[in-house]
Amino acid sequence: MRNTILLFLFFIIITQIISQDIRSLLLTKWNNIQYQCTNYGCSSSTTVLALNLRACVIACLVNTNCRTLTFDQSNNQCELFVDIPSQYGNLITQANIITMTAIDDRQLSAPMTTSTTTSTYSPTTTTLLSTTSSSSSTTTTTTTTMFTCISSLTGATMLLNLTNSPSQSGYIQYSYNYIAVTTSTRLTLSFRMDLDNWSLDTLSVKRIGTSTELLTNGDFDSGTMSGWLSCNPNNATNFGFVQYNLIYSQSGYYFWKDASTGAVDYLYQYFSSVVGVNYTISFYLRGDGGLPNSANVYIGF
Ligand SMILES: [Ca+2]
Repeated sequence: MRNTILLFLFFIIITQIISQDIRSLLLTKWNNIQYQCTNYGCSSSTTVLALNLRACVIACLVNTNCRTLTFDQSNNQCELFVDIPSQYGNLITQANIITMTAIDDRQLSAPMTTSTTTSTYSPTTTTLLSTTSSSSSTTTTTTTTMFTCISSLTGATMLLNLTNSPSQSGYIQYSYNYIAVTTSTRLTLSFRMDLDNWSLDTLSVKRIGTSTELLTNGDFDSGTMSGWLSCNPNNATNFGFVQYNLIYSQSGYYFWKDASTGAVDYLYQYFSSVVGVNYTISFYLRGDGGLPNSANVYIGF
């Protein structure tokens, strides 16, 4: 069942106004496995930054030579390879690395050898990607539902990027200015801390020069998720929730406690905005320093 869901998860169609060639990639996914090209015959790889695995997959899809990718969840590095592991190199165990490799590429004339028959590892899922390509401009349509919660992060601005942050004795306030590019702006936060937890409280969005709070329940002091949406696309344990604790809250009685373990979870809210207008975004964050950990804040649409 899970594989079935994941099969559709990555089913991404990039359609174009004028269709010429169709490129399809059938990818096998390996969690905590890194592809290393060890043979002198390897082609050089391309490294790009991707906000998430899906963005990395799309980068591979639109690169007509890409047949293998590795995505490092700890630093968002997406490495694209021309080769596949069964040709050159090998697969090694490496935490936080996802490797996806083509087991079918209909544009290639040479017969392909599937990685599943040449490796001792068991792939976790199979991904089907297809694209039509031409020289015209592209639009992207995603048919997935599970990744809806993070799909808009592609192209979003990263306000904060903390990795393995040390223990803090108290809250730190972060504040940013952002010029809206759409009438509904989305503020997204993602957290991971495998031991201990992040504490988040007193989020605020205000149009510069005004005092009107644009977030709903930014201090969590309704004691509920009111105004907020969350998702846990990687089925992490200990994902975030609204916690009652007078001592550990920054304001009132409640705060967001997040100890997402093994992968990040997401918390987000949309607010009304006017294109071209400047907004101040602020929040209080406190990390207990458990490792590994990450905290990321994105603003987009
Ligand atoms: Ca609070």
